[in-house]
Amino acid sequence: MSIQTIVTQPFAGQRPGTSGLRKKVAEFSRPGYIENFVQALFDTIGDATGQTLVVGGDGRYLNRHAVQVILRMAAAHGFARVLVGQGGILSTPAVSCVIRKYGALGGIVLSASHNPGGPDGDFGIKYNIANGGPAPEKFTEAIYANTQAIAAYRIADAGEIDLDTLGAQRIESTAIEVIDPVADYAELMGRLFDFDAIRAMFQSGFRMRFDAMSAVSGPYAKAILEGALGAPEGTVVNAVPLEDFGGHHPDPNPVNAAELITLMDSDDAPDFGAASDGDADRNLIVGRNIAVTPSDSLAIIAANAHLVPGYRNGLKGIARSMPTSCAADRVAKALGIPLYETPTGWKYFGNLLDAGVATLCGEESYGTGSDHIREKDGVWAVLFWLNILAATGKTVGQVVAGHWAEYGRNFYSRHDYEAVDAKAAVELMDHLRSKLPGLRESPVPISGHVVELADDFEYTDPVDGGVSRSQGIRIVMRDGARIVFRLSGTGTEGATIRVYHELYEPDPSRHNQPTQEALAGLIILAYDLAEFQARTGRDKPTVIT
Ligand code: VG1
Ligand code: CO
Repeated sequence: MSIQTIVTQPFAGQRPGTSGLRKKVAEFSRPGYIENFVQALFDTIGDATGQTLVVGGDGRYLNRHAVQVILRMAAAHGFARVLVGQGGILSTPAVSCVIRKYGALGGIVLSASHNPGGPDGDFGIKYNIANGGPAPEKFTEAIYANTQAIAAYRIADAGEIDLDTLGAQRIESTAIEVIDPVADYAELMGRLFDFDAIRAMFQSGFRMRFDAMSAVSGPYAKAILEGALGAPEGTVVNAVPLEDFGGHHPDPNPVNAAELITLMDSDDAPDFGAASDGDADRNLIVGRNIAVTPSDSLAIIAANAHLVPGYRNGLKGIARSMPTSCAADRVAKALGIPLYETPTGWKYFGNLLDAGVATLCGEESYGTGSDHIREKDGVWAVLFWLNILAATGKTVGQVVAGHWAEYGRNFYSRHDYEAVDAKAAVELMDHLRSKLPGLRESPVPISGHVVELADDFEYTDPVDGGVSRSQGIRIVMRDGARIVFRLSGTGTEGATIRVYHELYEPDPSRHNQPTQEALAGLIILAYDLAEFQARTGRDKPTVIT
């Protein structure tokens, strides 16, 4: 065996977005495409002598192939040890957990997360650093710069590693250890939550359905819910990760998880429903006749954290992405702890968690997590809710209604315009930007609201002072209503424009209005302000969550 140096040429566009590099499988299949990106990543990491790397993915099409390539390249780069999930499988939160537990230098996650998979779908590569969290922007920009200057990559001339048998193998002088993808993660969950109370709840007849959407949360949910917690077999459905997710779109919102929503609205609904995405870092929480908005879920988790063993000593702070609703802000205020508002993407939470100033983090896009790892965590969020239900004896509906009664309700909805012409999308954002000064200076109420703030969100990291500009256009009203516009950084087709609407309603007698109805005025206002019809030819969003 030997290490080979293969001459290559840069590919355009290998720039990581909100969460890693995401492209169509066809693009990733071009000869040298994966190799170039991985070499650029290893060049950014630098010396790997004596270091450990973690590798695994969500099982989608190309997962196994990419793992084999990365193992041979990691050996060529001189890693002492690589921990790889059995079958090439590791969820994003499990990678984060394993990196931290074994003191690895970092980990590579093979996933395009909530994007569809299969030969015609998307693939992705993300890198997480030694704290277990997504590489920060400075790091991913350095990878990108390397991809544009690359001339060769290095790879061991070795055969395939057996990914299905647990234990140690070797490429050159690098130890390749195939590990159980679930064990370390499950052990961590057992330390955070009151498993006895949740087990007792299942024993007394509590019923739930967890829809793994044929993605990677399946093995984790099965081992923890049906295994450790004794939920009846069949509680977890679509539990086997498939290369094309069985045609499911593993983005756990009420639109894609329609089957789960229908069940939860039916006469035979179980007590609790949940779903997770491709790489198991997102969560959808559903009760009988109610899907919990992710922004509300963050607030409710924060307000009830004292009921959960791992959080009994209190929260240091809460962080949420800017477009996420301000429901958690009210809880932070009541608890007397700080609230941090960051740009979209989990990488911005890492510094706050490392510095010990925030304990819980959340995004409106079905992502919730804490300082137990450095990623959002789907199964963790589901266990948190189970723990709350077990500790209070309440239903999901009662927990949510009680929360609104105490704090008021932040009506919230996101409208996505997918696969819009890229140029038109940029122009739409420029147009909005040009309107900001006028909006700021206008004392006249628009649609019944008076503008308090209109800007292009800029974030200064309180820990390292790094500045991130142009993170979303926001229009904040004096009464707490908000409209936010931003372009997606994870899409792979044209541009996706996201519009986020929020309205605060303190009056409990109005808490049961349908969301789209409550937000109707703001929705029309946002649509008109952005000139959607004229600029994109769209008269309605493609997805409403
Ligand atoms: C989206 C979400 C963002 C999330 C990101 C990655 O990004 O809005 O909140 O962190 O996906 O999630 P964007 O740039 O498309 O809006 V995942 O589970 O796909 O890694
Ligand atoms: Co994900």
